[in-house]
Amino acid sequence: MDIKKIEFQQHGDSRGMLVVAEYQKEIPFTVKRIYYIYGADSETRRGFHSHKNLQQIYIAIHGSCKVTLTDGKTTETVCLDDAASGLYIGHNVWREIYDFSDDAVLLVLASEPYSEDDYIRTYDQFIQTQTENI
Ligand code: T46
Repeated sequence: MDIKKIEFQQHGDSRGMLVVAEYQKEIPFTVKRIYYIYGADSETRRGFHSHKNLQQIYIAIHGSCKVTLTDGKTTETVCLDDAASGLYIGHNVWREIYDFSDDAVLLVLASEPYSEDDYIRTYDQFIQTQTENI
């Protein structure tokens, strides 16, 4: 499955922490869009889709949430709770995001502008597409 944890550069001193993610170092794509999610809680469930082409990096810059990911064969659950690391997610990965802490802020770096055409929003269609890709 095309996912990986990315550790960012950390520059901490007595003034606090400064975290850096740079193109071609920690970020493997040109960032064309950012967005963030906050105000979710432990009952909230988001995602439930895959992307045909989009690559993204999720960063819980405050609080925590969980992400369950599958390519139809392998399934993995990742807890995001560290502002100094991110989760890279390639295309063709189904994701469900849940268990947000009340203070969670999930920042997302995306490789493309928003396009609804890039989404597969039903699990059946996702599995069918994965089967066709084999
Ligand atoms: C993902 C997770 C983490 C836009 O108009 N532009 C945007 O860039 C985005 C991301 C969303 N929207 C609109 C589309 C919907 O009307 O905002 C609304 C909520 O989007 P969605 O239901 O897709 O939200 P999530 O949290 O289920 O998924 C989003 C991203 O779509 C997705 O790529 O990985 O956040």
